[in-house]
Amino acid sequence: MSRRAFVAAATASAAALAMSGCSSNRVEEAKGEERVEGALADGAWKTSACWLTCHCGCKNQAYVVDGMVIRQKTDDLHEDTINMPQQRGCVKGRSLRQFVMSPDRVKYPMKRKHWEPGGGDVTLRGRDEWERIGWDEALDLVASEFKRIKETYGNQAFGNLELVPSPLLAAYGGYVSMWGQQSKGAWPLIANTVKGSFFSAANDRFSLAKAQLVVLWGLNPMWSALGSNTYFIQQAREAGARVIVVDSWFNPTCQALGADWVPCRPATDGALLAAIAYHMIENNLQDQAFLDAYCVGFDAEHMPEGHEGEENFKDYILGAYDDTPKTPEWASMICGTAPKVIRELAEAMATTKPMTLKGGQAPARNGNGDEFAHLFYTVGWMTGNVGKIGAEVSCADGSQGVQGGADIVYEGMGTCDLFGNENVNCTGPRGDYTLEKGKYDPDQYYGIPGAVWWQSIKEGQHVDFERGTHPVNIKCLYKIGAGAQFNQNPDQTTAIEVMRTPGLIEFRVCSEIVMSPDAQFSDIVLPATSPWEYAGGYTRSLNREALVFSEKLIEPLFEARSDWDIIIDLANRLDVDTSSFVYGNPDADGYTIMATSVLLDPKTGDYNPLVTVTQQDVDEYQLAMEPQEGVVAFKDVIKNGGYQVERNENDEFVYIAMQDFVDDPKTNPLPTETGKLEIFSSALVNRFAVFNTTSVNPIPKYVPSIEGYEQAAAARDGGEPDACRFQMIGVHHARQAHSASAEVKSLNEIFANDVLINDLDAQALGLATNDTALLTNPHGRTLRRVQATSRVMPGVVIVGQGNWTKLNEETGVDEGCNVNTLTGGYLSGQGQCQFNNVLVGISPWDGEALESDYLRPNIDIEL
Ligand SMILES: Nc1nc2c(c(=O)[nH]1)N[C@H]1C(S)=C(S)[C@@H](COP(=O)(O)OP(=O)(O)OC[C@H]3O[C@@H](n4cnc5c(=O)[nH]c(N)nc54)[C@H](O)[C@@H]3O)O[C@H]1N2
Ligand SMILES: Nc1nc2c(c(=O)[nH]1)N[C@H]1C(S)=C(S)[C@@H](COP(=O)(O)OP(=O)(O)OC[C@H]3O[C@@H](n4cnc5c(=O)[nH]c(N)nc54)[C@H](O)[C@@H]3O)O[C@H]1N2
Ligand code: SF4
Ligand SMILES: [Mo]
Repeated sequence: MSRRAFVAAATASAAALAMSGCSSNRVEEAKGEERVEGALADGAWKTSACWLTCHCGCKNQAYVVDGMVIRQKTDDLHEDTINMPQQRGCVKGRSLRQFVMSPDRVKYPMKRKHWEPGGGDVTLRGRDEWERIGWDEALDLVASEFKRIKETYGNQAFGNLELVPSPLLAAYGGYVSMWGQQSKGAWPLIANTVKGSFFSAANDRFSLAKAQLVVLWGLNPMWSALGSNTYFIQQAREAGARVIVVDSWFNPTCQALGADWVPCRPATDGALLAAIAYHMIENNLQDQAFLDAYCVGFDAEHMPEGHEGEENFKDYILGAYDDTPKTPEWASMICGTAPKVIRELAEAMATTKPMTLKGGQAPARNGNGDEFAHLFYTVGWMTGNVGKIGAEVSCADGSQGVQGGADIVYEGMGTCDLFGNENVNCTGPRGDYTLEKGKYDPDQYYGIPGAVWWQSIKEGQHVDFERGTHPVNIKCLYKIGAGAQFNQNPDQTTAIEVMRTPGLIEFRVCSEIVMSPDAQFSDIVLPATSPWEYAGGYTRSLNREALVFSEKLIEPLFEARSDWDIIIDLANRLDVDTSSFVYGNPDADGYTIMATSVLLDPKTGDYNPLVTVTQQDVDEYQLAMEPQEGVVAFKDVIKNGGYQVERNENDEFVYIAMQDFVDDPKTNPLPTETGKLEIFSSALVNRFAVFNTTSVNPIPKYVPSIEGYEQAAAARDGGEPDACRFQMIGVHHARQAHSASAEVKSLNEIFANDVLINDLDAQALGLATNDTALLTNPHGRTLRRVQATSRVMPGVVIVGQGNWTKLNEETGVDEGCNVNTLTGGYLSGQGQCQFNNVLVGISPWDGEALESDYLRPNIDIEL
């Protein structure tokens, strides 16, 4: 299949919609309708990176006529070749026009009618009326509430609901932050400890193309990393590789690549992996030489010093410690994979060389995600596929999993003084930024894990591993910037309860582009500009080869202002010193960030200036820098919408993870406690002991997850028809980037985001496609339309995560089906959220049937 046909499968109909301009959008009606006629000639194509948080950073082009985007397309600025692929966007990126110009836009500052300093009637949050207010009044109210709260309760009363640190609250005296992995589950903690690093674990795409077998384990880039990633896997496929996908459903990547599907129930991957190990050991298929030379803990003969005689992996698999050999028959009863398929998978993984084994983040976002991640590495290492071309054992971090290696081009820091300023979230070289919340530094990150955030506020205390039990007294929730942590954190029911309980949250402020649930449940809502409304430098992406530059496309819509402006105005009202806010003004920094971007020298590993900047450029664009020599002219970067490195399969950027270590383990030991890959890891046990949330085994084992299959099976055997006997996965759905663009109606129409259920299960429940089902568990109740399909394993249901909560106040049911209405706030490992170990009961809904999402109205508050 050609690349064009391939991507077309996912984007065609949506692109048609995006192009046809069919939108009920009032912005266009008001401003654009009469000038579409004949106006095309006056417009210009401008580029902008897609800023949606799938992190592919694809190239968008927008046709701007008289300050309004009237058409969109993606990258066609150079020929599409494998060495220089166009940075093509998906249906979401191409529908950004519908998001930016959505009726859901927050149009002006608003105050909740029954809010007053101290909270007012908090029981009305999320259902109160709104009053339009002016910017000055809004900012005065926010500032005076901040002052009152600080004086009354101190800085620990401020809670930051953003994904990133808040420079304003930091400079105002500090705040309680949120920490704990959401994205990567248990991977970072396990990887950093047992193999010495989490980042740059994948090989370069040209290495991937040389694999003979590609195993994608709980990975679905066809939805979660569209860009070019599935296309890169397809290169291996076309060169003759076999592709296998291990997932609880026949996922879209499996479909697109014509891959073999190995079904496995959610959170039971550990059992499947253990059985693969069993088959390899039974048939002596493991790469014993690799295990002996590079790993510790595989067998009794290779235990780390000081731990001789303790449990080893081989004997665990053979059943020496628990009388349970981890046979395919044993595993099959847990993971649901047929024994024959397990043996065949083990055989293929052990004997096809080179193999690229990529683990998704999703299976590590489970209650037993830590044991899974460690088992995954162990079984991968048993095949010896490390440090060689085409060979890889990695956790695929979105697109990074397909494109490992250091960035060849990297965005500049603008005027950010990265190292001179401890208050600021100057995101440094890639790597730091995603770990911010996972890394716990008590000095910098005083906080509460997201998984127990709402529970802790409700209970007024939190058990912290450093300080033990300590009081929580958050009175003010803050979000002036991107993020939707109200909707996106586990335990939505408790979140709503907290917001509506008198005496808890007195004030909540939120800046937003759209009237998201975060905005709906706030007291003051401030309209924020979208990235189309300022010159945004580069959008940070996981693509090492290309930087896509974002021009300012349109003026701020309605009364929107940038978060930066809002924060500065608040700082002035609060007498806060803004000199620490060195990064963030998009209008001032956009061009400087672009002009200070850097290019990797593969010989030295140094980064050198990429862009040639003249004095004229400095003056014309008010760049905060001196003129410099680079390899591409400043104006050419604007003209080309960025800069892309032309690659080839023999170039010096081809990266193979852990090659140094494999070439010479003595000279280049890993930064682990033993210098080797740790199948037995006492460092891991100690690391968990520090966090003191849960414990872990030194060798990886299959451990049933809370809300896992075993509980589902017990519920099923109990015979109660609507017991919680279905395992639910919340996937990262093609139609939305979490909660962003979840309400874009054209996308809703193309991708229904129904609950996918096996057709035999549906039949037994009396449910058919398009019926409305009630999904319940002790955490909450939701409704969703049903799609019965044989693509999902029996006993499993799939729903796209990120839907907006739509609470029916009479029934108490979330009619939006936010998956987090059904997730529990469990604490584990280093505080990661558990999103895919969720048990639900399903039954036909006997109330009013739900309409398809695309037919349900937007919020559209006009005052
Ligand atoms: N059940 C379940 N929950 C999950 C997950 C899951 O798999 N299952 N996944 C988790 C993961 S991996 C992640 S990363 C998180 C994501 O959690 P978040 O990043 O908090 O969620 P988003 O929905 O992406 O939030 C983006 C919001 O910010 C707004 N926004 C975007 N840009 C700007 C801006 O410049 N200024 C302002 N003021 N607003 C802006 C958008 O309109 C949108 O409402 O969700 C997590 N939640
Ligand atoms: N379209 C879109 N793309 C996105 C995002 C988005 O919201 N929308 N979010 C971005 C972000 S921030 C992140 S962190 C990444 C997340 O990327 P991922 O974590 O890779 O995405 P998911 O869709 O959660 O899961 C991938 C696949 O794993 C399967 N899976 C889930 N649980 C299990 C399990 O226990 N075992 C097995 N074997 N398979 C399982 C799911 O069915 C799914 O098909 O995606 C990024 N890309
Ligand atoms: S793949 Fe991601 S970054 Fe690219 S256009 Fe789609 S949503 Fe945007
Ligand atoms: Mo994420």
